[in-house]
Amino acid sequence: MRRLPLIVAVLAIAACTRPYGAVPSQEQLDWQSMEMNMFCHFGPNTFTGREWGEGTEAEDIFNPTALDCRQWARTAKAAGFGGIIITAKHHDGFCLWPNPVSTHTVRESSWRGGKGDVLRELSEACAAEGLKFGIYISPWDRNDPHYGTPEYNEVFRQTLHSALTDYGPVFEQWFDGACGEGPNGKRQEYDWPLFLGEVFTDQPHAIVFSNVGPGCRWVGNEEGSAGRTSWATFSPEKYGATREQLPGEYWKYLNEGDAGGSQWIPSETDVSIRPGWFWKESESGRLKSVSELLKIYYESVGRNSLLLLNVPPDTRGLIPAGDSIRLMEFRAALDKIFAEDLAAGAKVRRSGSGITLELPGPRTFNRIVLCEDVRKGQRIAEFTVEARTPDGWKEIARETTVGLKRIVLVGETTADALRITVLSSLGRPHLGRPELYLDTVYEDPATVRAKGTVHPAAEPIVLDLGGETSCKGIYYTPIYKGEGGVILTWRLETSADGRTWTVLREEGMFDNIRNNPVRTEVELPLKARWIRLTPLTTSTDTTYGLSDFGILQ
Ligand code: FUL
Repeated sequence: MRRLPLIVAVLAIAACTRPYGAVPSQEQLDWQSMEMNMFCHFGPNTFTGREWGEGTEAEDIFNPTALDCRQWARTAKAAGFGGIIITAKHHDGFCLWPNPVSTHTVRESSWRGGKGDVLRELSEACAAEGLKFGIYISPWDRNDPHYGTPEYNEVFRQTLHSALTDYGPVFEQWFDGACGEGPNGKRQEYDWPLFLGEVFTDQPHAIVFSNVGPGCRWVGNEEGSAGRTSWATFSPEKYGATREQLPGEYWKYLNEGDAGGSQWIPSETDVSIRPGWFWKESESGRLKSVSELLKIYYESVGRNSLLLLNVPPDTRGLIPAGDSIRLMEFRAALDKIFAEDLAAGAKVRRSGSGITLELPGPRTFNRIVLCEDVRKGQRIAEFTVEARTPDGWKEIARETTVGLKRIVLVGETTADALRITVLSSLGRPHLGRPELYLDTVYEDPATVRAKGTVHPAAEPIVLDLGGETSCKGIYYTPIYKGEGGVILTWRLETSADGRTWTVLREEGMFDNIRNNPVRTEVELPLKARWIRLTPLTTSTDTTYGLSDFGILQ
């Protein structure tokens, strides 16, 4: 049997059952135990097909023809979500409720004669279905004229006050991290103590999401993957320093957290069932497969994180049938995989450094579910899993953290005993009873690694359409996971002969492409033979990756 290093063993005796370092609040424990919540991106972008609205869209654009929040809530409940978080205000500033300190809201639209209120309907629908209700509000606001000046902070405080006091309990307040420039060219200096003070006055039990908490933190990507090493402990002060000094490293810091970090700020994994966050007709055939969703589940819930899965309502104000069917298939897969704990009836033997299960007989499994009593702090930093097979004991996995829930994926194994040995821990480990399952559904989604090329940042992309062609816009696909960098802003020119160019858009932007480096479309009607896109800024400053560029017809 392996032994804990002496220093850890000594620490273990000293620590005994006292908590180690930062521990979760009851609210944080209850929150993470929800495991999966539904995100709903809904607003003017649903009607314009954009990811980031400009803030200049007419209020009448927002006009759902058959809004039914009970349908969203029923769908969420049937899929096994514990709550719904709605984009009450996205970057375009449009408020889905009649916010008294804004003039860009449902009240100014002709939808339901200006009397509609999505927050009212959704909060009531959630209450009726026994779901929790959460609110996303973007501090970045492309509509509010005060944005970029100190006055905006007070406007934003009042916005929070209105949304957080009129619709009953709010379990999570989601602060988006994107922050752009205001009309004066300035980025807002957010007054976080003011904002957080307002949230906790209005909703003392709310979990606050932001890049750095305090309730939970961003997982550092939008692809649905927490770190293989995943600590719920995190040091916001260290994150700040990393962000300034090692910009490339801070995603990893968010993704993995920090062993012994100063605060309990678990990660939340936000990802969309579609390529984009808002509903678009063109993406209805591009839903994530059941295996892709299972991979996301294993890499979020199964890696000590909470999954916030975005399922955007369409222009009717309904979750489309295709998305809802996919959710039910996902639910059915989870129910099937986790139907029977194959470790039931096992004899459990604990030792200071781990746990052994004597199974009632040989069992075949490929998933091992572990948990740690995190009320005493997250401690385990490295462990092995061994199985007793007909050929003797074999190491089948070696991993790092556990936390509230850890699902270890192993190849199909038949064994009559299992041994978990903690090799390294911050104090005495508190492992719960392991469970074993056999997943016969999941097929590793072949990673579509679009082959791409990396270009110097200033090199334009030139397209010869072979003859004068009309199109609705353009699209750009970076390399998988944004390798080599992504184009953020660009200039677009057209030409009849490939020599004389006319500027069509001086400075365009691929919205949200830095965080979500997937095919991104821009509506831009044009008629030309030649098209030239010149990158103005890229995420690396020096290069950009290119898998595909083309026109929308
Ligand atoms: C990002 C935003 O910019 C996206 O539009 C989306 O809302 C995503 C959840 O967060 O920061």
